[in-house]
Amino acid sequence: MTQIQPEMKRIEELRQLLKQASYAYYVLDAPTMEDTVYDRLYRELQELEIKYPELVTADSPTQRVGERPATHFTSVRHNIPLYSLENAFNVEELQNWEQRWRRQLTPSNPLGDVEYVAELKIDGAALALTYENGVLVRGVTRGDGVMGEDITQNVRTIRSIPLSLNFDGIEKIEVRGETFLPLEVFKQINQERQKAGEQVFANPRNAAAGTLRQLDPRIVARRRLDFFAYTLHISGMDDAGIANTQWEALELLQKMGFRVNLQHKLCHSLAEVGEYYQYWDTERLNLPYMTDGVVVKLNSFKLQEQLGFTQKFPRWAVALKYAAEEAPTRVEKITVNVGRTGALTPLAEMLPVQLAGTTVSRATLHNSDRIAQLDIRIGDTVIVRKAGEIIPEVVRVITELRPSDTQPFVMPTHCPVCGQPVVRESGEAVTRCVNASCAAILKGEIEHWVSRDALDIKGMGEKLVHQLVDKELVHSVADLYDLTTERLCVLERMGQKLAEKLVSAIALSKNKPWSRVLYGLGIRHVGSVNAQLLTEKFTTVELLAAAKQSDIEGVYGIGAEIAQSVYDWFRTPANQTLISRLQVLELQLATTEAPKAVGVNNPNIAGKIFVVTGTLPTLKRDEAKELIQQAGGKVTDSVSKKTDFLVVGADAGSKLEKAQTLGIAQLSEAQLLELLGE
Ligand code: 0OW
Repeated sequence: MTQIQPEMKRIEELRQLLKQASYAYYVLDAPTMEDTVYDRLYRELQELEIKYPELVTADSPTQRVGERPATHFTSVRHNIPLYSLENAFNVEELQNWEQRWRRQLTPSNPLGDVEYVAELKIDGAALALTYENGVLVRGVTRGDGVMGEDITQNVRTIRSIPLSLNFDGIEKIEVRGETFLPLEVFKQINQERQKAGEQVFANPRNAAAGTLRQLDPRIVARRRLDFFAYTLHISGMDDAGIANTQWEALELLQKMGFRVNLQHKLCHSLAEVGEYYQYWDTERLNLPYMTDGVVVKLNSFKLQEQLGFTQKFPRWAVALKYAAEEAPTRVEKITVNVGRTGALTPLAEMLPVQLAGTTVSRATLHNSDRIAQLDIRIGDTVIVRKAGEIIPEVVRVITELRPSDTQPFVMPTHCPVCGQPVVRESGEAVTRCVNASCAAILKGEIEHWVSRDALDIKGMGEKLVHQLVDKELVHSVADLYDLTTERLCVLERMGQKLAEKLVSAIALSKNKPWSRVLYGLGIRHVGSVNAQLLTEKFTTVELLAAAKQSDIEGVYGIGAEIAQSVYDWFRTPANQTLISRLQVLELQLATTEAPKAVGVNNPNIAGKIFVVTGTLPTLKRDEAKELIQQAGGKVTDSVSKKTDFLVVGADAGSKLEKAQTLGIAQLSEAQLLELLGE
């Protein structure tokens, strides 16, 4: 009996507890453990593994997020090609598909009824996972279907992918499925990228594929990818008995601990498949993730084997697509926007067209590379596509309809706002205005500074900011703090009372914490999350300004690109001047308050999930959110089974109905304050 037997037992116990809790939360979407309890057990396991490193195992919950960014990905050959799917665009084409495989299968004695499995076609990125003796050993992208990239350390960060299987006796198994980004996460990522002046992802599929190919697993971990398994290949044992149909395979995958999309349906005829297809044509818009059709498979593996594959597709499966939300329209103008970071973004101004239930008249053209790729010109007729609530994108130009006198569009050489020359760094797709006093950049900087997640200066809308800059009342964010009511009153629609309100709102913002000030500075790649991470380590602006790039990069979750951007920003004279002025103005440039007691002493709130809906009698929604978060609670935007309380104000809408349906406890503002012990 070794002397560390008790610790080994405790480590094993913790791993099981954490694995079960993680499975319930991420795979079953039905949490069984409070976050605060999970965090405490996780920390206990981490401490034990630090004490006994020889006891660390690859499938320990602490081994999900690697610290070392990869330098590249190695190419790997799929032992079974990762086929794509033949498309059918309506039920008639689906019937043709059925005729083809029936003819091929038994020309002589026609086959009777067969079973199909209908599955939602998840719009993400396909992945192949290999488990040896039940432990995850490799994760590979689809690539071209034959060769993929080994992205194992990124795959390990996807919480709904088990690091080991709840299943013994299988020497080697390959599980395939779709990695995807839930729509909510996709929107958040794009908001953060937009605020950080980075290119936004055009759709969740690109976002998922792009995230999987991030070199730094810590960035992947923060993007909260999800995964649905849909097929398995067992080798190293005779798998005849274990799963004979697609339906059994999906059930087995669930038993093994994988997340399987629960909307799949066993159909006994194509007519039933057709009903499923019709149902999801509208219902899919309510799903929290993007789909692009339905996958129809013959259920029997025996039949699948008899039919086999063409060069590209399985003969026994087909992707039944919905009419894409695409339409032709004409490009009337191509305008160029200058964003907060100076990035020039070309926009196609088009004849308005109805798409996915909305009127579309503009679509971003991203950058000059994209314009060249499309060869889009003023006067062109283009196909615009809008899937779900994703931003519209120009798919292609219908060159046959091109008028004779068009010219290729060329990005301007000078900023359309300030007239200064623009630059395009080699290797970068983005063209940028670099004139720090460009009105467009200044407007963007001030709008960012006053925004809700930064200094949160109420009443400072876009129009007012544009007036302040156009009338030259403000040349930097610091000038906001020198504004007086008299000077504000020269602005349109600005009365004495409103001016006074604004001046006090600006003054009040001096109490916002250092992390918000850092975020408000608008340093490229420093969103609100990174600002929080940086100010937890560099508790004063002096420490951050003096930090070496490697120190900044040493902060958990901060990669080389972000560190470079921060390091360079503090070495730009204009920024150093700004910091000095903010110090004189007594903005919070250091972490003053002691770390908030995160409400661990408030059992009513700690670890609970709240949603606030409607108008509360005295509290603003953000104030209620702040109070709940300070007491250790979490606030989310949408009601789900995980919600513990719904705080209900006047004119509460669909969230109240959903909470009533799910039987979620409701609180008035008074009851919330009572719970908070206010
Ligand atoms: N995206 C999906 C999905 C699915 C495979 C099996 C053999 C050929 C297709 O939801 N539910 N089922 C399959 O079955 N494939 C899917 O996606 C494919 C994989 C490769 C390209 C598509 O993403």
